[in-house]
Amino acid sequence: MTAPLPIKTVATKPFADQRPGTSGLRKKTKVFQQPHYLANFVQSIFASLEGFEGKALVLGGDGRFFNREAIQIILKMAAAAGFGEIIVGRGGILSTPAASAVIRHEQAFGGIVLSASHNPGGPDADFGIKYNISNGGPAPEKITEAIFAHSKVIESYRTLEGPDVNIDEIGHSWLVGTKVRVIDPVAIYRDLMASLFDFDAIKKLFASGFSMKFDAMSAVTGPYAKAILEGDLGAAPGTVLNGEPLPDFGHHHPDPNLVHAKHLYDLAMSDAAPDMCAASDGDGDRNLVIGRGQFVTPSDSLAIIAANAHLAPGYRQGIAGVARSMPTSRAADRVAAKLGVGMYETPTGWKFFGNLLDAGKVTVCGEESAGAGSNHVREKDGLWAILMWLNILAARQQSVKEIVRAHWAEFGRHYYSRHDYEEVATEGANALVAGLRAKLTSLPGQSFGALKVEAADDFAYHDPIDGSMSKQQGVRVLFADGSRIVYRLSGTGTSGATLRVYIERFEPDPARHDLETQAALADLIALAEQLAGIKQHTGRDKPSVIT
Ligand code: VG1
Ligand code: CO
Repeated sequence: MTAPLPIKTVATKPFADQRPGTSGLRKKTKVFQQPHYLANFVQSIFASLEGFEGKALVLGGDGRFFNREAIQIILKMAAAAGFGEIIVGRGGILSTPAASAVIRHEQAFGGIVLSASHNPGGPDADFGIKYNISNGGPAPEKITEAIFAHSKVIESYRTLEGPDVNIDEIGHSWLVGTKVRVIDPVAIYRDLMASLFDFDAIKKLFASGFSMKFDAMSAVTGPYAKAILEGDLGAAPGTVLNGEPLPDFGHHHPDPNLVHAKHLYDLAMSDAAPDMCAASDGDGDRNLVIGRGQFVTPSDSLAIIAANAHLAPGYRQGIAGVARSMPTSRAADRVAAKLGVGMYETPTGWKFFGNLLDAGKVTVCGEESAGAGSNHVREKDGLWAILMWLNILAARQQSVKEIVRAHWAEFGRHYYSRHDYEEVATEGANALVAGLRAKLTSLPGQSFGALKVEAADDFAYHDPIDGSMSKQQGVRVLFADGSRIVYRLSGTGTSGATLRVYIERFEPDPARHDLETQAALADLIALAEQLAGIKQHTGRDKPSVIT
């Protein structure tokens, strides 16, 4: 008698909406819970890859609702597809930067990361999945488009019959011929951080009384932050707030911005302020840094990190170059120019940095959306940015405020803000962008008060490494005085459309570095409305989120 083959082929029908966005496929959790929905997408990933048989796949997520069920579905499908090994974070947990670190460390073929990042989690909230390639970074558009193409014609997928795999204990087991290895989700990442930063100097800083609050927002970074900050670096117990990952993030929105982490901002501005407040998002790739009495915009943070990275042991040789997403302020450009290193402007989304990092063109990268990172992994990395700040503070023996002020005095200040109009009607948002595109050729040369338009375009990126072209990445209106307004639609939302308006003005004069940001940008904010007709197209007379 022969044993029945445990691999089974399941007939399915395509779903029409599986095109990955800025960072993977994100939908309402209930959409992912539909029969076959996740499996179709996973099979479409495998169908877009070549040569993975016998190789390793890394698997983990941010622990949100449906994470564990999704891990079991993917384990069985990856075994049926013929991976040699699946490396899973214990409990199905891996922060996005840790997943990237594990893929690189283990020389895996790739990885699947389950997260909707800063979007809320729970049965009525959001879920997400993305594929990362062997460099540890998000799959480039060539692959995400192939996944989408396959998802539109899929007829069946392959999986295994059998009980669930125990993912809660470190060790290994077998799914037919595939080894399932459960690893500590923190260890590889923690060692990597210790190799980059001067842990002794940061330890001394904490020992000397430096105080910090890090809010893990009940999301994935809790275990990482506790191990590194309170464990390795000796920060006082209680430094890490909300350090237990919860499937619904305690009903909060795990987005470390001035709306959802306002309590941290208020603390940092109060008499009881610690020396530094920090936070990360759902999957651990974003960062928020606020000094006592000093908020640091993500764009400024990138510039300050670029200017000071050499103070950390992992970057002692200096940086090769800097990359930023197009809407990110140009503060980092001034640092790159002064250092005499390359500066690259890419579309929004970390996947565009991978080629530049792999080619050694850049060492640090960042986005205005609270993302910073370096060539140590191929994702943005929240704790990395926070450790970099701690290293800089320890080396310079100055406060966050002193460092930011000195930076502005040296390079000038880029007043910067992003206005988000969330969950507006898709038709209106598309009409707004179409209207702007129609104006692009007539805008240059026009003056609006003191603001003269120098150029206007729809940003297109020509990747200097692989030659690929990405068009329609955001409408830019550039003014003669160096100010900018940028408009684009979000690629991570799960209902309706989200319009993002990015506003920037450069101020060289240190006597004018103390203005309130919205006031400093008031004329540009008014013009952003006038040029785009935001109210007319979205029905909103003010943004839902200002960062
Ligand atoms: C947003 C940000 C973008 C970031 C992306 C993923 O995308 O603007 O800078 O890379 O989220 O971040 P969009 O298309 O909504 O503007 V995360 O922390 O969700 O992985
Ligand atoms: Co994130």
